[in-house]
Amino acid sequence: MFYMYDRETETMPREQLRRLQGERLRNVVRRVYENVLMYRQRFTEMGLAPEDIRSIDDIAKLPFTYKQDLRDNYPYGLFAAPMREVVRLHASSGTTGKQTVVGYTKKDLDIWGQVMARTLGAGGVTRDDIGHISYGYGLFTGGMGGNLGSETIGCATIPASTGNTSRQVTILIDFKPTFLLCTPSYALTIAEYMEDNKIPVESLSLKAGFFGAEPWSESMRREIESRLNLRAYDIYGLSEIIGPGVAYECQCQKGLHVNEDHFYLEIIDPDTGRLLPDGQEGEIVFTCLTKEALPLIRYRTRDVGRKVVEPCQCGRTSVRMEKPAGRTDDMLIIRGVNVFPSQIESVLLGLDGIAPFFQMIVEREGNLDKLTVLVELTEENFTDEVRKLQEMSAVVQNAIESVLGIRVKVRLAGPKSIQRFEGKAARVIDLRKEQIK
Ligand code: DLL
Repeated sequence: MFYMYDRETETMPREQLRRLQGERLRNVVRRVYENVLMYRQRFTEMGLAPEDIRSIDDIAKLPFTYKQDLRDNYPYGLFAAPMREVVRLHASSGTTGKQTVVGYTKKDLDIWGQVMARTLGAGGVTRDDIGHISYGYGLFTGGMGGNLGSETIGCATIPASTGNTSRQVTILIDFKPTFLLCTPSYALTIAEYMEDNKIPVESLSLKAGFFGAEPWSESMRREIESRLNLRAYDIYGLSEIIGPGVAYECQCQKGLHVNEDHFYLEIIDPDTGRLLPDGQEGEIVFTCLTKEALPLIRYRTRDVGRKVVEPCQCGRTSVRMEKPAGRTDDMLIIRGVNVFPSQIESVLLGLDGIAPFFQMIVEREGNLDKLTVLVELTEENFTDEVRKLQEMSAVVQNAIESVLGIRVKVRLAGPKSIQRFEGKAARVIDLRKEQIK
């Protein structure tokens, strides 16, 4: 029997769920029409009235919302609740442009707590557990969101936040948390620190880890699971929709269940905006069905994913999404070929003697794109023998080229020489724009 935090909702018959979604969509459409000037104007331009939305099937009639809309209405222009009802603000990191602000009413925070409690519950967490939250606190949603879910279940919760890995490890050993939340790249940094300091993994009490905020591969999952001796679950979300808690993995670890009673998932063709058939890869679009402060309609996430509608063994009735491969704007197009950093990560994890830390440098040489992958050797495999290094470099190059289908250059780097990240890893350095100018 799979444990569920909210069995009634998580196993709701689909007919009933669709009716609930329809009802909630009608309410949210009315809410944004009455309170958000941008939506009222867009509806009017399209000749659309709130009454035209009767069931969830009518969602395709609604306009999309883009990241740029949040920027144009910075900071509060898309809020559908008066500021006196807003009790929390967060902001996106702003790595791809100006930061954007998101807000929550008290009810929004309750919903966030519920969806995060389902997320942790799906990995077996109950109130008898102790949670260690190493996502960043502050304006990033990871720390506070994880904290809320853990406290909603009733777990003793450690707001460790990011950084100071040696202190984190002391807390992990002394406070005996049974589950950990952080980015997958930071989970590996913790594992590395323990190995470097000869701290046996048996000194930890962790059973489960909830890793997200950046794409990570199945091989990375296996690596983290074996090095930290826990089960690693993927969790997905974005600030604009609520933060972490939009979708979560269950113990089957076969895709992420969407919290569909709150967030409606569509997969569209990013070029035409048309809905794609189930199972096809495209851009992930979410509609907030219940949010009060910032209910975005058909928000274009720019994440690339696939919807899975086949029932899951765990008994949850929600649709799932496959592990997101990356973002359309993280996706590099190199000589016409789509390349995601997660593909390189997978290749490197399959090779002996190579650490799973890397950096991709994209340059323009004449009219051609050139990809260089900077790869880190492990301590054991580090050598100053030129022939050995050349051999290793060729092995890595062949392995990457056979997966990507394009030529790459590989540069080997010494142990621990590639930057480590406490939050989201930034692996791509794209120099092309500067070189074209
Ligand atoms: O990263 C919220 C979050 C915190 C999710 C903690 C999971 C855990 P943002 O900073 O707004 O919010 O970034 C959202 O991160 O559009 C994806 O591109 C990426 N992302 C988040 N989770 C995953 C995941 C948080 N599990 C952006 N797999 C999203 C792949 C992810 N990408």
